[in-house]
Amino acid sequence: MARLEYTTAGESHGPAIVAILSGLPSGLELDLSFVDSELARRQGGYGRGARQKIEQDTVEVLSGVYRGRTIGSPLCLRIVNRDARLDDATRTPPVHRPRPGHADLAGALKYLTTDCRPVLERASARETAARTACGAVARCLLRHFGIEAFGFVRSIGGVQLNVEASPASAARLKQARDASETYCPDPETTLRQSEVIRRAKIDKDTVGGMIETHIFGCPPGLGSCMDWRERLDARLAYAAMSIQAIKAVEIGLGCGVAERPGSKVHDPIRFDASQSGTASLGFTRDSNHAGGVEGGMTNGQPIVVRAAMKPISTLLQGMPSVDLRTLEAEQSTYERSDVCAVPAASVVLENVAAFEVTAAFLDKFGGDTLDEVRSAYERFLAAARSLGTP
Ligand code: EPS
Repeated sequence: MARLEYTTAGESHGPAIVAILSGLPSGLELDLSFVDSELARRQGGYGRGARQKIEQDTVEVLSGVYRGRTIGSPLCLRIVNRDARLDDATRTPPVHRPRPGHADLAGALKYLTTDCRPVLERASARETAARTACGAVARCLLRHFGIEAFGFVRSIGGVQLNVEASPASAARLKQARDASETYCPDPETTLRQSEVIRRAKIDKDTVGGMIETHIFGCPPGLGSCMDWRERLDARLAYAAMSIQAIKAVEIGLGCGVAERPGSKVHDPIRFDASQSGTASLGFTRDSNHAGGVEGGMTNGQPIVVRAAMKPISTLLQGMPSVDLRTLEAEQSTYERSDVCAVPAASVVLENVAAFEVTAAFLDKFGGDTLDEVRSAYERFLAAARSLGTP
C-alpha cells in the first residue's frame, strides 16, 4: 500500500486546479456534497474579494472511483476556474513591480524574469481549493472511525476569541461558527472582527489573524517517535506552514510552553475506567497543553493546531517597491485581491490537518480495503484496552 499523499497542479487563472491523491483503500464511499460544502466554506468569509463572486468551486472526480466508491487507484480531482484567462495578455498583464510579502520578487529572481506573473499565478492561494478537497475526501474515511475535525478563527487583527473548544462544546461551537461571517464561534467577537476588516478595507489595507483546528476522536499511537519524519506534530506543522501566508504554527499550548515551569505545562495522567470506551481509552488528562501529541504520537486527547496568517500582501494603497525593468523606485502593483482571507484559511487548515491525521491513521491501520483498515483498527483498540488487565 502506498502512503496517503497528494500533489496539486494549476495556476490561479489557468483552466483548472487539480490534485492527484493516492493511497486511499478501496471501498470508501466519497461524500462529494461534503467536499463541495467545504469548498464553498473556503470561498466564503467576510473580507474576500470579487474573485469569489465569479468562482463556484465544485469537485469533479476523474479517476479512482467505481460506482461512488474508491477502487484503490489514485484519485484525480479537478476544480474548474471560471476566471480562466491566463492566455489573455490584456486581462492578465505582466507584473513588473513586486508586492512585498508575496512570492513576486523571490520568484522573479529564482526564475530569472522581470515578469512576476507566472510565479504569482502558481503561488496564489487558489491552490488551497485542491488541498481542501483532498482533506475533505480524507475526512470521508476518518468519519468511519468517529474522528472529526473542527476549525475556526481564533483572532483577526488582534480581536481574539476567549472560548475553549472541547468534544462537549464542539457541536454548539460549530453552529455558532457557521452563523459567523468571520468563522468565529462567538457573535460578539465576530462583530468586532468584522469591524476590523471593514476598517482595513476603508484604509486600503489588509489584516491577518490566528486560525485553529481541533481533531476529536483520534486513537492513541498515530505518528511515531521512532523516525523524525513520522512525528505527527512535525507533519501537521509542515502541512499548516505550507498554506499560503502562514508564518507560525503551534501545537497545543504552542509558544506558551516557553514561559511556564514544567508542572504548569505537562498534563497530569489519570485513569478512569468509565472513559475506556472513548479515544482516551480511559487515560484522562487534567489539561491538554500537549495538543493531543506527545513524542510525535497521538495520546488519545484532541489534537490542537493553531497557525498565524499574515495580512494579504496585495494592498490597495501599494507598498514601496522597485520596477524590475528599470530598478527605479515604484509603488507595488495592485492586483484584485482579498482584504482578509483568515476565515478561508481556517477551512484550509481544518482540511490539511485532517489529511495528515488520515495519513498517519493509514500508516498504522492501512490495508487494501476499508474492511481491512477497520479490522486492524478494532484489533488494536481491543489490545490497547486489555493493557493492565490481569
Ligand atoms: C490571491 C489573490 C486573489 C484571491 C486568491 C489568492 O485572487 P484574484 O487575484 O484572482 O482576485 O482571491 O484566492 C483565490 C482565488 C482563492 O480561490 O482562494 C493571491 O494573490 O494569492
